[in-house]
Amino acid sequence: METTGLVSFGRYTCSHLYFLLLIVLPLGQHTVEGVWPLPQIFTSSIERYPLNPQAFYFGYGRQSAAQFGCSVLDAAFIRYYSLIFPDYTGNGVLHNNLSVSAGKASLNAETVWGAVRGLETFSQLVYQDDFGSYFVNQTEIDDFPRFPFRGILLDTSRHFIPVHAILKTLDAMAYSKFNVFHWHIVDDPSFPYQSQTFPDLSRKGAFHPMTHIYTQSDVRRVISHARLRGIRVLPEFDSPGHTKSWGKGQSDLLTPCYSGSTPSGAFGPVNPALPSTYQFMATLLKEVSSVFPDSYIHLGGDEVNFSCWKSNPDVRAFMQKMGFGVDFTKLEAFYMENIVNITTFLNKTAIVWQDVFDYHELIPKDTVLHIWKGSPANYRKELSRMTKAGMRVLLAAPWYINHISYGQDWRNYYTVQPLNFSGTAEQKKLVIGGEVCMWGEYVDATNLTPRLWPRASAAAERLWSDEKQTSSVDKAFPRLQDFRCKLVRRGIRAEPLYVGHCKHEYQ
Ligand code: CP6
Repeated sequence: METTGLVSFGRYTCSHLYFLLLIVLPLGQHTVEGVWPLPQIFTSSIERYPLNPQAFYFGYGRQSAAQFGCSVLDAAFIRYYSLIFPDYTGNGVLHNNLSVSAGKASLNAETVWGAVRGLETFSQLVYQDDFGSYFVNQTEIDDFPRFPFRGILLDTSRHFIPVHAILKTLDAMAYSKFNVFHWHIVDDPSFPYQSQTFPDLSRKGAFHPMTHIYTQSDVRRVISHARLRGIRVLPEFDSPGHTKSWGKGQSDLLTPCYSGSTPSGAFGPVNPALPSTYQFMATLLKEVSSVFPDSYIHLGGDEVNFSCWKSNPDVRAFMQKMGFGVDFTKLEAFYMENIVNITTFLNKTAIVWQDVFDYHELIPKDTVLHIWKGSPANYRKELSRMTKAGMRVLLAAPWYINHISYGQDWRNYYTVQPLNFSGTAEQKKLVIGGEVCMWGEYVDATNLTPRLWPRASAAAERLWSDEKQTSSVDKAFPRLQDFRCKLVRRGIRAEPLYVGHCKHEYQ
């Protein structure tokens, strides 16, 4: 008995994301437990069905709103054919002859993005026996994510991460159903983003003006690669702190620090006292908002050191004029409010680090607050406080994946309970998701992949799956080991969790 895949669609909308995967096919021991992150609703049996790579194809259902020519799915069919049949060297997906006694798998999704997730699930259900034949067990899945925002932050300022490594990370993100790439593209050490309007920023602020930059075409490649995998690209231009590299290519942007009555030669955060600062930021953010199509822009706003502002007589005079007295948090608030208003004007929604909430009553209600600080007790308090104020929040604090330690630290990422804070049901709905952060001080393309995977996948399951069904970290362990072997089989250098082996070791 041969088996073909048929993908059909009901309505095709872009409002939300879920899929139904029905595999009514005839075949072992490989079930839904082998899918990571665990689907929400499923039944599977030990009955297995063989898949013949030469006869297998993906097609659009008759009733489907999406048809051949849908760029996202046409490309996904080709990728997933190769992922499902890793040993097969022909191009079966292109030869479209109907097999005689074909079985069918069907996948229904409300959006193309849901269909992409469903294809990922299907690909993880297919396995090979000891002779290399492909099988899938009879399975029925109804799936949707627990949280709509499942992100990974990459810091490309502390070290330059070449485009090929970013693309590979996007591939691996799709395997764990992450859907947001938070690109912390610039920071103190370097400014690798090649701006159209301010080319000096990368010419003078990147580690190298030609080799260590992201050109406009690099950025387009990243966005397009991400889009085809159902991943949004969220750019972060963090200010007024974390901007040392910006000062090299843009004079008068940063605050000159003083020692006594003379400038010390050092520079501090962006200078909030000059009108030219806001003109510059408006122009830069206008460019950013057209280069990055996502409706969100991350504006940073974290860790602003006041000592340089305090030392500068012009800043102090501005404080007096504005009636801020000596309260520098008011100055920071003034700056962030202006920057957030710029993004509102550009029709974008702002995301800011949690620091901004502490002092800013006047930021728009649709701004998303990004919690990065503190112990569980601490971030739970913040979750309560911020959602009580009606703000949407995003949780990163428990998932600082750049921190490493001996042993199975993925268990800590797995056992996070994002909604375990005191608050009403309404408040809990304001938690839009979470983010794994890979800060770049000790990370470049040599060690990025094994540091991220499969540890980030632990957070991925927390953000996708039902909490009750995934409450046992010990039950997750063999599943995550199995998933890690799947990543290795797909060419991702994911590190081992513990003693053991994969059927197909890294080549
Ligand atoms: N860079 C930027 C960082 C951090 C932040 N912002 C950071 C600070 C402390 C820790 C981890 C990361 N490296 N721009 C804070 C959001 Cl522990």
